[in-house]
Amino acid sequence: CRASEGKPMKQRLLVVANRLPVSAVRRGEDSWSLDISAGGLVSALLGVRDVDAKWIGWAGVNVPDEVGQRALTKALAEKRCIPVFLDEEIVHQYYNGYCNNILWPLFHYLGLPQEDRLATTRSFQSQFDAYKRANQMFADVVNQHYEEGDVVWCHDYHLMFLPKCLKDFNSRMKVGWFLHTPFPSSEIHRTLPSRSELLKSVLAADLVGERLLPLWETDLSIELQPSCSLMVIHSFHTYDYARHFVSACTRILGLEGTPEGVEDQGKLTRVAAFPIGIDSDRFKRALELPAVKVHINELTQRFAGRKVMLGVDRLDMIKGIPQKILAFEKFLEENSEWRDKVVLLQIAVPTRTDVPEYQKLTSQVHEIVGRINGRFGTLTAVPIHHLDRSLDFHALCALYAVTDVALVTSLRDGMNLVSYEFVACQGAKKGVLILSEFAGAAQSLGAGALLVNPWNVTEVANSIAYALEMPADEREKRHRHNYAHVTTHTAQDWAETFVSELNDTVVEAQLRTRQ
Ligand code: ADQ
Repeated sequence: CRASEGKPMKQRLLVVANRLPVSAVRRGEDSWSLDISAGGLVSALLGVRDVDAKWIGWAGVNVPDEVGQRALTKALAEKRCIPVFLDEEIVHQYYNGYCNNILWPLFHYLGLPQEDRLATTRSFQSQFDAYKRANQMFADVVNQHYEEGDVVWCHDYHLMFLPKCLKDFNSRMKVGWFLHTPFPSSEIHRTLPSRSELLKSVLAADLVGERLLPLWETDLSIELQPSCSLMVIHSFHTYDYARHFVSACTRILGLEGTPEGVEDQGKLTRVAAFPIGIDSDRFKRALELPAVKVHINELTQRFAGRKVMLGVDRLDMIKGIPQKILAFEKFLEENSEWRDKVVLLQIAVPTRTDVPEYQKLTSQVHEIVGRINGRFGTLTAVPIHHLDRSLDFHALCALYAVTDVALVTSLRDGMNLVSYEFVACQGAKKGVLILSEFAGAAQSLGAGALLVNPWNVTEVANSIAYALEMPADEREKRHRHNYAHVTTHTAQDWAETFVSELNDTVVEAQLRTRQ
C-alpha cells in the first residue's frame, strides 16, 4: 500500500467481472435508476478491510447512444462501478454464444452443444472471435482506470482471455483470475476447438519474463532478472479443479506442471485453490430481525406437523432439479408413512429464459412436479411446492431457518453457496444437509453432510429417509462441523486471502530481485 501523510493508503483493487453488481433501468434520455444486487462477490468485498475496491463490468443493458452512456457512467461512478459497453451483436456472440452455450455446459461436463454439429462448428469461430473482442473491450476499460500498484482481480469463465490482454498492455500489472465454476478434467477440455489458445491466454504464456518464485521457496540466493513480470494467480474453489487445470496445461500444451502451478520456459504461473465462503454474519443478523422472526413463526405454523425439505436453485441444468424431484418421488413411493408428514419446497429462480434448452427444463420440472402432486397429494395438501421465482433475502433466511432437510443435488457445481447459507441459518434447528458429491462444497462440508450421487435416485431417496429420522445427537454433531466451517471460512476471509497472496507474491518477487 502506498503511504500518504504518514497514513498507509488502502490497497486499490479493480474487480473485473462480466456483470456489474447492479441492475440499471433507464428512466429518461440521461437518467438511470440503479439497484445494487448483493451477490456473494459483493458481500465478500464489502467485508474486506483496507481495500478500496472498484468494479468493472457490463451493466446488462444495451446503451447505443452517447448521452445514455455518459449518464450511466456518471450514475455508476457513485456506486464505485465502471461500465463496459457491449453492443447487442457482441452480447449475442460472446455472452449467449461462447460463454453460455459453449463454456458453461463444457465446464459442467455437459459437453459441447448437440443440436447441429455442423452449424455449431461453423458458428464456433465467430463466437470465439467475439469472446476475444469482448475480453479486449474489458481490458481497454481496465487499462484506462489502472494505476501503478493496483491489484486487478478477474472473475470467471467469461474473462479467460483478459489476463493476456492486460499483460500485453502492462507486463508489471498484478493480475489474479478466479474461476467460479468447476474446471473440468483435461479429457473434457480437450474437446474444445479453441482449447490451446484459451489455456495459453489464461497463462499469459507468451509473456517475456522470468520465473516467479513461489512464496514457500525460501532460498533467497536464487537470482532473478531485475524486472518483475506479470503476476498471475489462477485460482479455483477446490484442489481438484486446480489439478485439472494444471493437467490440461501439461497434456494439451505440453508444459510442465509443478506443485505450485504451471511452468513454461522458466516462467511460473501460480495455480491455487481459494475456496469461496459466505458472509455468515449477515445471515445471523437477519435472523434476529423482528420481521424475519414473524415470518419464521408463520412458516412454522403453516407447516406444523410436517417436516420441511428445501431446495433453492437457479433453474439451470447443472443444479439437478429433475433428479432431486424424482428422488423425492421414490422416497414417497417407498415410505408411505411419510406421505402426509413431509413437504418439499423447491424455489427455482428462472435463468436464461430465452434459451430453448432452459425452457424445456422448466416444462420438464413442471410436468414431474404436477405428476407427483397428482399422485401423492390430498384435497388439503400437496407434497411439493414448486416456485419459479426469486425470494428476497429475508424470506430466504426464514425458509432456511425452518428447514429440516436441505437438498442440494447439483450434477456439477463450482462450490454451491446455498448449502453454506442453509448451514448459517440452522443455529437453532440443526437440520441435515444432503449434498451432491459433485458440488465443490462437498469438499468442505462433506464430513457434516450426507453426500450423494444425484444420478443415483435410490441413494438420494434412502438419504432422505435417513435424514428425516436421524437421531438428534448425530444431527448436532454434523451441524457443528458444518457451522464451524461456514462461520470461519467466510467470504471476507476468501477475498482478503486472495488479495494478500497476490500482493505477497509480488513483494516476495521484488525482494528477491534486489538480492
Ligand atoms: P450459482 O450457480 O448462482 O453461482 P450458488 O453458489 O448456489 O450458485 O449461488 C446462488 C446464489 O443465488 C445464492 O446466494 C442463493 O441464495 C441465491 N439464490 C438461488 N436461488 C434463489 C432464489 N430462488 N431466490 C433467491 N435467491 C436465490 C456460481 C457457481 C457456484 C459458486 C458461485 C460462487 O455456479 O458453484 O458457488 O458462483 O462462486
